[in-house]
Amino acid sequence: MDDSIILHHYESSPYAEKIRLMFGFTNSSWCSLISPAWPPRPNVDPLSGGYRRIPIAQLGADIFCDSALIAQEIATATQNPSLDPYRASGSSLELMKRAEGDGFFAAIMSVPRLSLLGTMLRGFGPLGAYRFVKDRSGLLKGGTSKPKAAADAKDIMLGIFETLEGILATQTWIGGDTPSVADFAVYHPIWLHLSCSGDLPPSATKVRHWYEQLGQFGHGDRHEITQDDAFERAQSSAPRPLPTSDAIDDLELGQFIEIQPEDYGVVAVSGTLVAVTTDRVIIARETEMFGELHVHFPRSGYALQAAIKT
Ligand SMILES: N[C@@H](CCC(=O)N[C@@H](CS)C(=O)NCC(=O)O)C(=O)O
Repeated sequence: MDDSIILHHYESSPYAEKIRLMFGFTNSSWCSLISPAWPPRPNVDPLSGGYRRIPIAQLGADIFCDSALIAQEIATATQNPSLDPYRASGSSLELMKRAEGDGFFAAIMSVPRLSLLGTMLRGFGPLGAYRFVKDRSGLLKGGTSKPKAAADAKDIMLGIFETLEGILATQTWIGGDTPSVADFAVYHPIWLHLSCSGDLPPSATKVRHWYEQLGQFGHGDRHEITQDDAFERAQSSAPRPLPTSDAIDDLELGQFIEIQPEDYGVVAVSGTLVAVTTDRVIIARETEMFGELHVHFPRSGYALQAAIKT
């Protein structure tokens, strides 16, 4: 059986594009399972326990939520430490945070409303566009993310383009001579902006060149699989061995907990806390369909609390 990593994603997802390009850069072979662009997602909800964002990756009975952890998995599997977001530092880390924080929403908010509507109608059709807008209007509920108004969003995008143009004046990639996770993390909000009919400032010539170079990495060796294939792999595998855990305030290993993103898409997943490291939290979920699954979340940006098993 093919045991390469499975990416649960949809084509127009920018965070998924970040991961697909990393597969291209590392010449990786991977399995693609297309999810609906909004929940419910029958191909992956039973595996993740309801984590509502995309992408999600799967290796047998291990499920990885959030592109930061997926990037770390790719960095380890391909021995490319520069793709590990938890090793990024200095100005690379700062720009990456700006792009994936304010930049992600600004990429959309800075595009004129009519152009956005046209993009959605072309992508999803009239009913799909209606469903998409309805779904996304609740995405920020209960979270800390507060998107900016259109005028501020334009300034945020211009600021990112300006900083990037400045960096690329003296080096080929954001971190220096070779691509790193920062390039892929800054690329995808720009990809989103351009996919929604936004544009690059004419003066951003180095940004344009850098953007084209990154796009040329492509998506690697992609194989489409079915939901049954993904489920069969979860059923026939045991979770991989756990890492050594750190101590964690107020919670103990073996305790039943809930974990949810803090910024947006605030939907809790519950399970037994089985490992906590500097970068990740792993919970075990006992399921009838697959047996035991381990679901991995980033430690940073996610809130944990004790829960009652029902
Ligand atoms: N921090 C998350 C953010 C992921 C994210 O925002 N994904 C978008 C799609 S690109 C999403 O899930 N939107 C809502 C949805 O698809 O349900 C990550 O790095 O994976």
